[in-house]
Amino acid sequence: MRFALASAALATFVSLASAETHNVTVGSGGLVFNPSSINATVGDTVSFVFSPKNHTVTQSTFAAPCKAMSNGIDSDFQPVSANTALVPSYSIIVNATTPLWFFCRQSGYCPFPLF
Ligand SMILES: [Cu+2]
Repeated sequence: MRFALASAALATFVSLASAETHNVTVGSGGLVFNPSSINATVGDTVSFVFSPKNHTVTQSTFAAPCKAMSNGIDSDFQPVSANTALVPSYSIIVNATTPLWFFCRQSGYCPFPLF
């Protein structure tokens, strides 16, 4: 399961735009991020909400989408039991205009698992 985040710099003439929060579910209804990609603006928050089982949000690269990027963002594993009302989330604030790539480290999810 993979996720891509593209962001754009604020247009200089848009001075009153407020930061937005984008919710992304992790592992809900399958081994997927939903949505699987978003467009965000610098200053926006992306909140990853973990569904039951045991997923991660781990930054990778376009070149190696299923391999953790060194010094990249990593939520670590978020175990969630099936019937819980306690749903963990992991948020990042967009601070760059370059695309960011994420995957889940649970083995078998990426087409080419790398360890
Ligand atoms: Cu996962």
